[in-house]
Amino acid sequence: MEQQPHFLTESEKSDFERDGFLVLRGVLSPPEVEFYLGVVADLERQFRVEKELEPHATVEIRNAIARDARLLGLLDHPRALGAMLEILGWNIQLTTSHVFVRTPDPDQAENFKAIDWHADGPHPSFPTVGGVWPRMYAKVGYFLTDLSQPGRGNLRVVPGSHRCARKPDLDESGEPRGAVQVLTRPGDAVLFENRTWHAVGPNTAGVSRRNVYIGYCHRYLKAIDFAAQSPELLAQASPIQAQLLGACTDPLSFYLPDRYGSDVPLRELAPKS
Ligand SMILES: O=C(O)CCC(=O)C(=O)O
Repeated sequence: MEQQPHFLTESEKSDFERDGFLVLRGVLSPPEVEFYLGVVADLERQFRVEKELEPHATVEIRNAIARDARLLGLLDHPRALGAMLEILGWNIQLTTSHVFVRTPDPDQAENFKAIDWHADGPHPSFPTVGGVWPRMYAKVGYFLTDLSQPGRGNLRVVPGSHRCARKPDLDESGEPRGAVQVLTRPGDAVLFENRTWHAVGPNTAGVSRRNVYIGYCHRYLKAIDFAAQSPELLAQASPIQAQLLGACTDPLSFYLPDRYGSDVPLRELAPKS
């Protein structure tokens, strides 16, 4: 990844601050989309056998990177990781690598929710600070299939809901006011942070939704879906990927990273504001 002063424009940054999410178009090239669709297909096949899932059951694979090192390239994909540097800074690591295959179900009722409205975070939730929850982590959703129309199992979000530490107000239909379905094409990425209320809508289309979420948190927090990554995976990682996988030479480096420069190569890429 080349060093450059800023990865998000001022307008993208202010959109993210205002809405709690941001869509970045065309982050993955068409060959990259094909490549990661192949990885997801292999993971799905193995997982269905391992868990004895019905062919049409939704597949959710946590810590997917530990199952397939071909996902390493999504950890430090230049544009999305650059955006994370702007949002969370450079003292970050992976918190989750989460693969989803959301199969279609034409019979789903209009108000069906594959996942109901929630903000991410531990439950019980983080304590509020000054009336708001703190921003503790953020995710990049790499969307690999066509979600350019609603009703395909799209991510749904409530813009601005990260700025208030309570469930959003509901409208007459029982849905949060202002909720939107995020429309994406293969290769688009959606960034959103832990406080943003989100849900998943029905997939009444004829194709499965396939995507990978890569989540990042500050290095002094614990990851969601692993305690430590394997030496075998770390051996395949570049120095930046190793930082993101949680490698360290001294536990104090999580808290005082400036003293342990070799643990945090991402520091060199961070925008100088
Ligand atoms: O599938 C989605 O897009 C959202 C998943 C979700 O709600 C979550 O991972 O917290």
